[in-house]
Amino acid sequence: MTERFRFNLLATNGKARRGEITMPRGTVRTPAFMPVGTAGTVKAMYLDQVRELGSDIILGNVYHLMLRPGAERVARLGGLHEFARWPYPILTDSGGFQVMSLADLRKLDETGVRFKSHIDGTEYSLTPERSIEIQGLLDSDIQMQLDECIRLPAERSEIERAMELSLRWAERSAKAFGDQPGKAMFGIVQGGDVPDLRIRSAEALAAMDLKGYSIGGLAVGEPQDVMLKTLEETLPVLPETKPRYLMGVGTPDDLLQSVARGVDMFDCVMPTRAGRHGLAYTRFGKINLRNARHAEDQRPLDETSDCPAARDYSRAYLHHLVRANESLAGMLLTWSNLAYYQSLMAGIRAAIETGRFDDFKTETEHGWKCGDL
Ligand code: PRF
Repeated sequence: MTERFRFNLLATNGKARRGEITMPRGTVRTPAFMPVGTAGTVKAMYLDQVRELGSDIILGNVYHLMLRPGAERVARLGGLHEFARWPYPILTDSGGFQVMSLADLRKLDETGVRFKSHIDGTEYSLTPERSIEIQGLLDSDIQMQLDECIRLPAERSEIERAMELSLRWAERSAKAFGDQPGKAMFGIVQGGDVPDLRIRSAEALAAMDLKGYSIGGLAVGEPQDVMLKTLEETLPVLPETKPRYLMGVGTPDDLLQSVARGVDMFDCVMPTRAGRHGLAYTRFGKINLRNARHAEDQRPLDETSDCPAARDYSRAYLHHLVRANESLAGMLLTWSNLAYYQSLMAGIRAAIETGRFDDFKTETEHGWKCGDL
């Protein structure tokens, strides 16, 4: 392996950044949206389609894959890229966040977290070292430290305890990861909505000279303006030369607002999950296809889209599929939603390159507000 993990800043426009992450399995154009492939599948999509929409990287989850089919089994089967037939970069989340939201009977202490599987009740333990080991068995290209994410609102003392624990876990994770030139381990900034705790977390992680930085602990119950203010306080503390990844965010508006503040990478279940629930994200805003007003609407979601799901099927047909609980409803709407998200990111990247990000932002927001619904 000759190629190293590298981040190049290609252009900036205000605080918005256009960059490129190169690694042996491919190049990620930033700002990037990473579709969520929790269990080795982007739900309701063929990975060929995911790629064709312009996805340079997808996300996988330690939590789900360690429970089923098991990290050692994936390794015996050639790693996650081979198993799922996605030869391009994969980023994995470390498991802590999913344990806290999905597992039963969680017990967290300095060593790590013990929990029972939400699938069959089997007991597991996850330490910073074991999470990195699992991410290695999956052969993940961009790995996350184990962290503890606190839901908001929360007491300062609780936010501080979890942030300090996450910093100690960052040290242990970095040590377990060691020196792997073609791969990266990102540290995760925590600290809730408390400015001095965010700054302490970001400074301590920056001093560890990691290959990238994630912003965790946001979009966990706080209003959007609190999230954006926290980004404004946190991002200037992080090195400009490293990629910044806002975890689990968000709506198209969250992406636009966060890019404007200097975020480079995103992941979110929103386009895929919403698609399976009958919701379409378009340049005209969000459309609920379950609504009776679409029953005889012969217009497609967006006649100008390159995506067949958005361009070639009537809203009436999509409404029918949603109401009839047909699996094609989830397939078409997921396809259309991911197409919209990736076209938004492509538009953002082009606008930063040409120095017209502000205009692009205004025009895009105008479309959501005043679009033809
Ligand atoms: N930590 C980790 N994964 C995450 C989060 C976090 O704080 C979030 C919060 N939005 C989403 N996914 N490890």
